[in-house]
Amino acid sequence: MLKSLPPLKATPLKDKLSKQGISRREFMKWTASMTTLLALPIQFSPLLAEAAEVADRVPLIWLHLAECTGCSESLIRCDTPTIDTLLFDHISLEYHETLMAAAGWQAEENLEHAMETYPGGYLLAVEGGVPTADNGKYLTVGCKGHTGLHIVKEAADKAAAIVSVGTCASFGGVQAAAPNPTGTKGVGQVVGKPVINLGGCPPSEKNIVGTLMYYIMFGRLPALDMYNRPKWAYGARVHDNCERRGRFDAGEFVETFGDEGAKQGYCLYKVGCKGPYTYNNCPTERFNHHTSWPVLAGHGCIGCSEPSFWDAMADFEKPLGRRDLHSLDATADRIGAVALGVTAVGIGAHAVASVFANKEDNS
Ligand code: FSX
Ligand code: SF4
Ligand code: F3S
Repeated sequence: MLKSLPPLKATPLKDKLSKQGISRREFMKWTASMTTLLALPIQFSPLLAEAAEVADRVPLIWLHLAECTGCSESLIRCDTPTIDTLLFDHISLEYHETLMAAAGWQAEENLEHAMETYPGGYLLAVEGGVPTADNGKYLTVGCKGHTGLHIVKEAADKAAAIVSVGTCASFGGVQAAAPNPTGTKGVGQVVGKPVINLGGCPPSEKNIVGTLMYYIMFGRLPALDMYNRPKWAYGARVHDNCERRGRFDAGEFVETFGDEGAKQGYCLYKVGCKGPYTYNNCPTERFNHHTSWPVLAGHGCIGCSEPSFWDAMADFEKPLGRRDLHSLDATADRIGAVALGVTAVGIGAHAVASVFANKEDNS
């Protein structure tokens, strides 16, 4: 259906790719790997290529609310454009405060114009949490002084689909950390419509572009987990695909940052890694052209894709230990992660064994 609509952008995708020196062959390789990432059978690869080409028929409005813009940075920060960034550019971006040239009145007009021109037909991406206390007055945007709460409700009202990009938009993020004086909430809690949540502070560019591509291909949302995150991206624990998992299983832990274990690439659980409680594809997809991710860089996962991670996962450099475990543990059976309990026991056993080992060393 999209094919029959006129493109909203002047340059076709194939011209953009060839201008950047990306061959058709590389593009087809990308569609194959994106198809696999989306957990689709490889036969969907040509459909994905087609969807990428007609993405310029899809108007996208991208709002910035209470956040740090790291999500946009995650998507666009690279020295050479990748197919993901080119695709994002290819989608008809009608409004994006950081990327558009317009400012002031003109910027606001762009937003109003896009909402009027494509009612019910645009994708809405929101970056940042929504302050709701005192009727939202802790965040106002633009010359008219509208609150973020007002803007997001209005834009959501006429959107074909809504994507919360990042943990702030999904669950409130750092702004919603206790005591949350601004009453910040996730978009899904204020708009009264289904919202797809891309947890992560920030999420990877693959998870953002993959979600947009999925919607363009099928015109509907993908299978979601209990927190409305796409299962293809958030269906597995960080811990299950971590390259240090063998060290964890062998009971080889970093005891303090900079020790011999750290140099050897031992498991970071005892210096606070929350990979066992966190669902995301960071170990397999990584960030910045697939170069690295937190654990590879030497720090534990801080659980940034989970609701209330700022409160629930603290202290970031200490294990949760036997503290009341956060909601994921309590509802582990609901999300089918029965193995989580077994692993929690495993962690306890390793930690205890290693405490005894230390005691013996010291005695
Ligand atoms: Fe939040 Fe995105 Fe963290 Fe920042 O904007 S998810 S603070 S990386 O940028 O919203
Ligand atoms: Fe990797 Fe962290 Fe799990 Fe250790 S605890 S294996 S560092 S995810
Ligand atoms: Fe966040 Fe943990 Fe990935 S901190 S970026 S979910 S490794």
